[in-house]
Amino acid sequence: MATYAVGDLQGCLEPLRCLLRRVAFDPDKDRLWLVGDLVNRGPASLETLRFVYALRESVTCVLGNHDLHLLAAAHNIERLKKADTLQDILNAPDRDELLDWLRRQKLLHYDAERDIALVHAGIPPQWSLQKALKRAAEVEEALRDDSRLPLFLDGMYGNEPARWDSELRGITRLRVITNYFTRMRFCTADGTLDLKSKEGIGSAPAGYAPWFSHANRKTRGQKIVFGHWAALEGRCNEPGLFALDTGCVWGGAMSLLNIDSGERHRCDCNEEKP
Ligand SMILES: [Mn+2]
Repeated sequence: MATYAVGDLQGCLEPLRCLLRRVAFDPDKDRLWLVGDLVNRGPASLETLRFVYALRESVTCVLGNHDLHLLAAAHNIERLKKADTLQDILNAPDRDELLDWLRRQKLLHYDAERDIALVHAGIPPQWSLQKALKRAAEVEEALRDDSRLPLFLDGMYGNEPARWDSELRGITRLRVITNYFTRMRFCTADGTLDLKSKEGIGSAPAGYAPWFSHANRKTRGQKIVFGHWAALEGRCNEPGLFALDTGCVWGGAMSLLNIDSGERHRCDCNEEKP
C-alpha cells in the first residue's frame, strides 16, 4: 500500500493516467492525494473530473481556486471566462453528481498518521496547523450547507481584506480564509496577501515573500504538500514542503510524489497544450 500525491491536474487526464501507470497505482490498495485545481484551462476537464470521481474511494482531495470557480459557474454566480474549459462539465448529464462530490472536499487535509498536510496554495505564516484546520473547516461547512453555498460562492471573490483578523465575520472572514488556502503565493510576515504576482520567488513585491519563507511561520518544519504555484517548477527549499505544481497545463509536466518514500515521477504534458 502506497500513498501518492499528484500536482494540479487542470483538466489534463493523459498525464495523470501516465503517472498512475508509472507507479502501477492500485485503487484497491493505494491512495491518491490531489492538491486541487482538478479542472480548467486543460483540454479534458469533464473527463478528468469523471476519472477522479470514479476513483473517489481511493482519493483524498483538497479544493483549488479553479474548483471553486467551477462551483460558482455552476450556480450561475460567475460567468465563464474565455480561457475557461468548464462548459463541458456544466452541460454534462452527470454534473450534479460530480459537483456535489466536489463541494464536499476539504480546503485543508491533515494526515495524523504521517503528520503531513495537504493544501492547494498554502498555510499563512501566522496560523499554526491547528488554527488552520479550524479556519478551513469554517469554509468547508459553508460549502456543504445548501442554504449557505450560494452566498459563499457569490461573496468569495475579491482580494480584500488582504489580511486575516479574528474579528472578521461573515463572508469577508470566509473570503480571507479561502484566499489563503486556494490563491496565496506572496504575503508579508503578518499574512497580508499580494494576490497579483504570479511569477517565481524573485518577483516578490517589496516587503513580500513566498508564504513559506517567513522566519516566523508557525508551520515551520511541518510537512505540507501543495500546488497552485507553477512558477516554482516543483522546487521549494523549505524543509518538509513539497511543491507539486509543475505547470502541466502550460506545457510543463505533471508531478507525482510517493508520500512514504519521497520518490518523484513526472509525465510530460507537451501533447496536451490547450
Ligand atoms: Mn490554483
